[in-house]
Amino acid sequence: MSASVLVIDDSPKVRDKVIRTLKDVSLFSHYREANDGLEGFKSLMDSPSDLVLCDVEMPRMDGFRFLQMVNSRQELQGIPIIMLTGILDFGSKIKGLNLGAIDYLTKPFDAGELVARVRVQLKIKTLQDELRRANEQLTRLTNTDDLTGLFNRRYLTDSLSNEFIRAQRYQDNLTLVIFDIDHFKVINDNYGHQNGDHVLAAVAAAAQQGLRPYDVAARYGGEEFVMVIPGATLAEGVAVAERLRVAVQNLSFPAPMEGVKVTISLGVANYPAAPVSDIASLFHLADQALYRAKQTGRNRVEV
Ligand code: GH3
Ligand code: MG
Ligand code: MG
Ligand code: MG
Ligand code: MG
Repeated sequence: MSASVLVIDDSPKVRDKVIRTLKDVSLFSHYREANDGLEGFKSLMDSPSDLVLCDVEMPRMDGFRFLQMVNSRQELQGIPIIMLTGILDFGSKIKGLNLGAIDYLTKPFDAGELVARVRVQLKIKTLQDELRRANEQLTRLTNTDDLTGLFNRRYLTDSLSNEFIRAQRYQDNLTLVIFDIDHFKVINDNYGHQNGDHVLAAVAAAAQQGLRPYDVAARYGGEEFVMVIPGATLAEGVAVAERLRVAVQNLSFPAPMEGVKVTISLGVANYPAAPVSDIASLFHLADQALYRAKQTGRNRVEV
């Protein structure tokens, strides 16, 4: 098992016995020791463990205070903590459980019981970690466009309404750029759908290139994309759009598309330059600007 275990107890003898017992049955691959709650907390903040065994009575910081400290840190949630309590200390057991300990062991503990309880908690921890990873992956898949790796329309819709509410509340700028590949049908017709897909991916990568962490680039439809740029003025949004226009025009492609020039047309709209009251209206303005860019010759930015 590749688990890491943290043992917190002011008695080196107890720590030693815990570690030796668990080592005998290979229940962990790494272990750390701490002499009191504070040392244990710092150790956990340094790098998380898969399981903590923690004494109650310790100098400087006791086990209860340690549990409270762990509770206050979001990043430490989900680490199982087993308390080590004295034999007649029912009050401590209940208090520890109420403060978030997952289980307790009575000292002097039985080696078999220690192993059994640790094994159960590590098993649960492993399953929970797998579940969390699967959930994160599902969220990523749900929000991502397969072909380009950009956000998809579903994610865009959610983030746009949130960004618009935020811009309204804080009197902040919000700029939308909608763009569409010029004569994309011709690319498909001449070079095939698969090469068309490569063009889509290359254009998407160019759009992603120039963005900051809070900006969103999404594939809105077939060959139509949207960039959401929070905090950008209209002029700044136009500059982003213009840079992207040039970047796409300068893309080069492998055979059989060597020498082929791909261009895009872009429409930009900004709040509050356009004093709209909902995101649909801002979107409509950007779309109209895109339409004008198409009408007036393509490979252009319009506002
Ligand atoms: P315009 O300059 O007016 O935008 O012309 P256009 O040819 O780009 O526009 P039109 O709407 O006529 O054609 C868009 C084409 O995009 C048609 C459609 O088959 C193609 N397309 C949509 N989604 C995909 C895709 O995922 N992959 C590929 N290869 N082509 C796609
Ligand atoms: Mg103690
Ligand atoms: Mg079209
Ligand atoms: Mg097009
Ligand atoms: Mg289109």
